Amino acid sequence: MSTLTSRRMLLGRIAAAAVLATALAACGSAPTPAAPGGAAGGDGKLVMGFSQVGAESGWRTANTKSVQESAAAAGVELKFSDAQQKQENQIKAIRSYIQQKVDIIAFSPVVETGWDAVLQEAKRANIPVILTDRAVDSPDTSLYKTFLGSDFVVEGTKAGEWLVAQYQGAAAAPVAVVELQGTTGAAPAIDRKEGFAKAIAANPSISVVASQTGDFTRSGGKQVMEAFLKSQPKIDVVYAHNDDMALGAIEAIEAAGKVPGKDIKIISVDAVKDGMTALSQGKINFIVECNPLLGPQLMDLAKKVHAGEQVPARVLTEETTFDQSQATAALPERKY
Ligand code: GZL
Ligand code: ZN
Repeated sequence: MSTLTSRRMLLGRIAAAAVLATALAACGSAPTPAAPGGAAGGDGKLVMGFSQVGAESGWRTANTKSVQESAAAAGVELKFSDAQQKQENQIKAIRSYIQQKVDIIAFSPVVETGWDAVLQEAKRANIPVILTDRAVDSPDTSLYKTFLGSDFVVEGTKAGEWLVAQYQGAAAAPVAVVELQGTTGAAPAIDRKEGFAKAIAANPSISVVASQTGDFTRSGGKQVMEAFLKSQPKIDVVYAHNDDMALGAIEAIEAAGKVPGKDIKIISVDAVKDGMTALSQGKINFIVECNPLLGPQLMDLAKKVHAGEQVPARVLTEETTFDQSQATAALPERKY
């Protein structure tokens, strides 16, 4: 082959390589610049990926409604997934939001542990995370911008303090409490148990004689209460970590021919409509409120985080307690 031809071929190869290299560099370069307003949504809307625990209780339904309605009202594009109370589904959802390059990720962790890896991935992808409702136990608080939700230890404490007050100065006859715990490993279950136990220690005649998870569901509460009614010689009080399990326990107590609220006192947490109705009927004796309407605060925090503003590491929700007369008064205008 003449030197001229081989030189031409060599030049041609160099040129081709150059074209290829530029092409590769282009597609490997930073993603297409986000639309004005920085949102990946293209139309300037903030895009949020939200991973919800599931649909296990009335509280959860109200919480989902609040998040979805608030996103619409705030002009936030919401990508929403229901994990059916499985952690692996939440991790999958968070990973998919990272792939979709959402602007912000928010989620309610079904359990406290096992989040560090996926939250590290979100951090490496520069996507800020907001915790809502439940907490994670990771020591690395740089993995999320803020935690918006209730203090579940305080909720348990309020429940225990009410019970202690019922037996103030009464004869020291033993008071047998059975406890329907929330989902094993969930922050509200761990913390409501802790707060209640500390509070009732003030009166040693009050003791938890049995404690088991009903997984925050009505059917779970009913099944565990049926077992307790068979296994426990004497039950004076039920402490349920949420209204749905308390309502299941009421079914079991009535099926056993006893009067809920009278033969067996019931303390619950959440104050959703069905729980408040049972309280106003005297089937439940006291409910500690846990506010599910976190949507507006979540959207406000998301916009601040997206704008690079500082937000508090912890945002506590406002909530109260109800006895029978307070429930009757509150029911008519109750939002959830
Ligand atoms: C509490 C929330 C709990 C509710 C339950 O903030 O995580 O989960 O108390 C719900 O009703 O299932
Ligand atoms: Zn905890």
